[in-house]
Amino acid sequence: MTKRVFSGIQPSGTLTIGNYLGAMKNFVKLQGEADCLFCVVDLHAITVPQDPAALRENTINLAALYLAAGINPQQATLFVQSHVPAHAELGWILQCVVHYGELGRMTQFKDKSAQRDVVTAGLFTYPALMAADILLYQTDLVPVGEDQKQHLELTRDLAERFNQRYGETFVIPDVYIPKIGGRIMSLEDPTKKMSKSDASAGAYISMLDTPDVIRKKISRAVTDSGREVRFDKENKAAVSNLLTIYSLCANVSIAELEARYEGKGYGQFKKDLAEVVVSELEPIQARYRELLATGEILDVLRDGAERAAARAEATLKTVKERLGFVL
Ligand code: ATP
Ligand code: LTN
Repeated sequence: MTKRVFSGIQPSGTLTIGNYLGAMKNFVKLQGEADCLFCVVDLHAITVPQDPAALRENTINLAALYLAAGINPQQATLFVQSHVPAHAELGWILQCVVHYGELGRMTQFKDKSAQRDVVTAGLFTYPALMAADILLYQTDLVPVGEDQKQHLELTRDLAERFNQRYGETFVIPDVYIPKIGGRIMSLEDPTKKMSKSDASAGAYISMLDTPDVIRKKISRAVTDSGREVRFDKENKAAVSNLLTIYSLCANVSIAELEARYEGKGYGQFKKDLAEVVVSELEPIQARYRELLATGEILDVLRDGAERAAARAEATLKTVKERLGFVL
């Protein structure tokens, strides 16, 4: 049977190649072999303050980036989370299933709440909404980066708890984390994940960075002591990260790259890496600009929301019946 795939990305800024290599690039691969739904999760984005004009723009831009990266709206369903009210409804219901203690153990919450003075209740209950996104579509497989593994485990626990308490309702989803690329690291500090919300722009490559900016950021990226281009996450974290990026963008194995750069040092390696990243991103950027100019994105999103809503409503109705709501 065709597997069902769901994933979401927050419209909270321009995606980095971490988001692309860890998540979006795999979405494109999966759409040919599975029944896929991809979402712009704006309800999740507002768990931290967002400027309304920026949120509106980021939502459209992220949808354009999905399409530019190769998501085909005839094949996959692409939509905005807030266009399908069932997400918020099931999100509330799952807030009444998840335990306070479980939410408090989430490392993403601990990290994000430590960085701010004011922490909303939504940032705390965020994983219940994410579980709703996934469970509404009876999802089999959720492609995400490594940082989302804990949220996926919680999603499975909530689905099992609900099924046990109220009868079989939800499919238990599996997480899909790529073997390489699941955690792309910062170019300035290879112990930190590359993040689009990093205060320093040199830490990440944005999917919309110009070729010159990409070259500059890669030439300035930290490397390790020594001069060997070798994959060794423990002792050569920075170079291993650059090798991972190279391998995924050029579609060449890490072993082959190690052989190619034997005795060549970091200089040539970084120069070539920059060109490989530029060639990967340039066609996406060109399509992105074209898509934004045509203004067809809103139509795609409206159609996607209609298709998603029909499926989400069916699950939500069963959930309400099981809970004892009068329908
Ligand atoms: P932020 O970095 O601003 O906190 P985020 O990038 O983690 O946000 P999303 O935009 O929702 O949050 O992430 C989209 C997808 O990209 C998720 O599947 C996430 O796991 C993945 N992802 C994020 N950062 C990386 C990374 N450095 N390496 C690989 N995958 C990543
Ligand atoms: N929590 C994720 C974004 C996200 C998601 C989802 C991913 C929200 N809902 C459903 C997969 C499936 C993040 O912060 N990267």
